[in-house]
Amino acid sequence: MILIGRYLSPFTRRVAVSLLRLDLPFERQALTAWADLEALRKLNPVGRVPALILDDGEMIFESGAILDEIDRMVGPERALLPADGPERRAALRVTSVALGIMDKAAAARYERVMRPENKIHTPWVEHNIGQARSGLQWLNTELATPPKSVSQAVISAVVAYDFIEFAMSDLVDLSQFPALRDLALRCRDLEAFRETRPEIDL
Ligand SMILES: N[C@@H](CCC(=O)N[C@@H](CS)C(=O)NCC(=O)O)C(=O)O
Repeated sequence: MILIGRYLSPFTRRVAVSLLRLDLPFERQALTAWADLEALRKLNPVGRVPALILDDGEMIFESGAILDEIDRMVGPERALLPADGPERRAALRVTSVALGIMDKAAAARYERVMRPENKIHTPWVEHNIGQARSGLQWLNTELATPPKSVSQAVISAVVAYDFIEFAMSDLVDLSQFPALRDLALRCRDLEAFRETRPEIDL
């Protein structure tokens, strides 16, 4: 399989961490919508990452759809999201908040890096960061009891936290989320997280 995207993209990174945790081999092409839009549009009509090319050449895009497919590849015993019941709903809640944080942090980042400096609308950056902060607060409470396994909920929460730390720690005081920070620090020692640290190039 070939995973398309840079690890700076938290959506790509949560897929990469999941593939590594599940021992599913893959290669990677670090395309971006900025440098490689035409090539990316051939893989995903919207021209966004991540996309996954399966061994037979079939394409899947959107991180949620990719993760759903790779959980099916390994079967319910090894799947990173519980199959049903309250455990699945709880995991989906955590994963959805983590995705919301990624969306909001990405919106704030685009406002800062895509616009000429005199056109950056600071209240819009603050609005998005405020929503990301409130998601982090919720995750910090929800994950206060250290989870027993590295499920999709943990992967997505830690990847969301790491993205904020890597790309906008000047805007968010991460010491306000100690349980989440401890979880992220513990995960940092695991190979799947270590091998997918975001590329330095911001
Ligand atoms: N909901 C999508 C979000 C994907 C996304 O926003 N990817 C960003 C990178 S972090 C992207 O490709 N942005 C380029 C663009 O929107 O032009 C998913 O979960 O895969």
